[in-house]
Amino acid sequence: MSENKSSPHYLFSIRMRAAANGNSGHERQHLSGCERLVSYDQMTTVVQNLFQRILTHTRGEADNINIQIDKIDRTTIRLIPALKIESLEFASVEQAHGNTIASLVDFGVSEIAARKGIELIKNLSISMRGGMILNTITGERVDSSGARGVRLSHMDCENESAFLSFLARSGVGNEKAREAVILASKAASAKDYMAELCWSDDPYYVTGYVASKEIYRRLSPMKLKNDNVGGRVFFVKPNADLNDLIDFFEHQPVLVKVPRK
Ligand code: WAQ
Ligand code: MG
Repeated sequence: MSENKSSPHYLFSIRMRAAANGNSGHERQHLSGCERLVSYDQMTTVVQNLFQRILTHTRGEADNINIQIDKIDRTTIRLIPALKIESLEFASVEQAHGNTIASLVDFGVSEIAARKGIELIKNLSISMRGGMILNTITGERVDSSGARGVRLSHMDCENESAFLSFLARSGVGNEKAREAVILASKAASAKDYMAELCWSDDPYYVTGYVASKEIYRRLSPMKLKNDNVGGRVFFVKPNADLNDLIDFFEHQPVLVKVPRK
């Protein structure tokens, strides 16, 4: 990373993850993580901010913090559009989950698979660090990442102030939504993707979302307060090329572009 550090030809992928040692001593529990893709000039500030956030997150004290930084050639970056944001409020988790199923069916997921997605997240005893990949018709889990899950990274917005004003225009203004819209937009740009389902593992954050190739639909509440289990499910076409998809999720650098006002 020494030569041409501030060259406009490169961005830097920053990944930070915190974990706690499990009770048994060997299984680490995921606490929180974040990923950014920024210029050399922004790197120091972003690393400091992420580090501060990871130290103060609400899921427990970290025993292990992992920071990885990789130099990324700009010519490999794909520019992708942001999903369109909608927000819905419900009187109960049951009602929100009912709408989640209807939305997923609208987005091309079978009702069986939609119900399976909700059950899989609800039945987790501890949160995974990544997401599960499900066949959009049968609801079968098709990835083999087990309790770790598949984690998207190498993503950010193309223009910070344009992105923040896009979020504000869409009625959202917090860091979680910022990250989730970027993640969901990246996932939605994958070839064999059909839809996504997510709610946070932060015990105080009960808003979740479903996403399609075009829409990021926020639903609240997707869980009860003080529940510190959340998760993500990606629904993919039955004939999906999984190696390709996972490689895209994990390694393809993307920047998310927002529509002009
Ligand atoms: N790639 C794949 N899965 C991930 C990633 C990632 N980079 N980061 C988190 N996950 C999975 C993992 O299983 C977590 O336990 C779960 O998602 C929840 O992660 O519009 O904050 O970071 O108001 O808690 C959604 C609503 C917030 C935002 C989601 O997720 C809004 C959120 P969290
Ligand atoms: Mg997160």
